[in-house]
Amino acid sequence: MSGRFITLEGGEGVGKTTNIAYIQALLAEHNISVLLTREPGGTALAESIRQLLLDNEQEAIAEQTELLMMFAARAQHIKHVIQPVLDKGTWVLCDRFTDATYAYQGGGRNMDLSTIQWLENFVQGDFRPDLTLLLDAPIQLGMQRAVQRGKLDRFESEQMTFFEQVRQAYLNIAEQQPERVMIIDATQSLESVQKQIKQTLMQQLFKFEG
Ligand code: T5A
Repeated sequence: MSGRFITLEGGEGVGKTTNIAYIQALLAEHNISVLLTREPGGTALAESIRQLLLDNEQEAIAEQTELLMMFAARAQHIKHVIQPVLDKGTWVLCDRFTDATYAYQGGGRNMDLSTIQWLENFVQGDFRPDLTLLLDAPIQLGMQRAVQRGKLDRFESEQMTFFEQVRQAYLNIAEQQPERVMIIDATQSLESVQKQIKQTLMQQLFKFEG
């Protein structure tokens, strides 16, 4: 049986990276082995694209270039990592995926959603996550956490309105696809966030098992 594809989404500094290992450990308790990966990235070539995308000190990147680079990295990641791993029955847990493109390029940059949709279909066919955990927190809180962690990357250096649009776009996706996208309140303590994640995952596991 094919593995399940779970994605973690949310704005800057909401705790995706912090919680991914926790989710892996949780699934391991249920004898489910999971590959951890991230976007943009996940293969050598896609990680090189990531570096170019996050670098703050190069020539300005046109928004069309940015969008195409996200999907170029994603095509490589799906073909060489995600799909082969799922085919072997291992689950994949990915730090960001195509919802991030709808949120950042669609919401943040105001790019045409039908173009993103076209690229999504072109690159992914009908491949979509089985479950998405959306960690949601007010922009200021996530940015405070990101700033404490060190130097800001090219996306983190955007204006507040950009991040407000990103957050709203994520919430819109969750409203439109409530069966796939589960919102986690990321304003709480780490302990409380992990409690919510555990509850949500356990409910979903039952559904997966039918
Ligand atoms: N992007 C990506 C697009 O524009 N389009 C796309 O299609 C894709 C896939 C990638 C960038 O690329 C953009 C979006 C991004 O800007 P990234 O590094 O993957 O960059 O994403 P970031 O959001 O920048 O990752 P961060 O590491 O900043 O955020 P996380 O992973 O959500 O936050 P995390 O876990 O590192 O936590 C940040 C800090 O907060 C603390 C942690 O200890 C850490 O110090 N923390 C908490 N503190 C208190 N209470 C809690 N509950 C806490 N949770 C975490």
